[in-house]
Amino acid sequence: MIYFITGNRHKYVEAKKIIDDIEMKHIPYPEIQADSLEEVAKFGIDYLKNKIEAKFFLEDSGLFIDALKGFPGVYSAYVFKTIGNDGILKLMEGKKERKAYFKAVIAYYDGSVHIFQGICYGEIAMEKRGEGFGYDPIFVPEGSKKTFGEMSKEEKNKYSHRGKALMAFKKFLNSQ
Ligand code: ITT
Repeated sequence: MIYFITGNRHKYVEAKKIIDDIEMKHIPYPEIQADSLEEVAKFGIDYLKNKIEAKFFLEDSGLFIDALKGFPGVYSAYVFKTIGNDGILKLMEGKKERKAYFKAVIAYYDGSVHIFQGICYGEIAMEKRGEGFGYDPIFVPEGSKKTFGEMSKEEKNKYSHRGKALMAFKKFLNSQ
């Protein structure tokens, strides 16, 4: 059994579909202001490693929009809470260049730290479509016409940053 330390149930439900032997645990940890998701994730591990007996992992993710020079990036959670999808669509108004990517960094601690990452390229839709969480309704992955919000969790996992990072993590666990 491995703990997934997160306060975001959607992330957990997606992860559980790929790695069954996990359990969600919400222990808040500081998400430092840093330039990269890797730094944020590693700081989280350092903060938590003496507080949790079992093996655990956490995941830091973000949406990076080319036309906005990588914004919201490491600030994705805060930006979603403040301006949300409507705010992002407003910033993108009139922009033809709509390329963006999602990135997920998983940091796993089993006595030492292991990092796994996944990237999903795509673009920002012209309007919100579907449900999901966070930026799901406005992100269309490459190779699909649907937004993440219009996909089932299984279909999203096939394309998504999180799905890819989780598959790399699963491969590592299976090789142990
Ligand atoms: P934790 O407790 O795991 O930190 P969180 O939601 O705060 O949960 P992050 O700090 O990694 O997660 O913030 C990333 C934000 O980026 C998240 O809140 C969403 O708004 C957005 N995001 C990340 N992955 C996403 C996905 O697959 N679909 C839609 N939005 C996503």
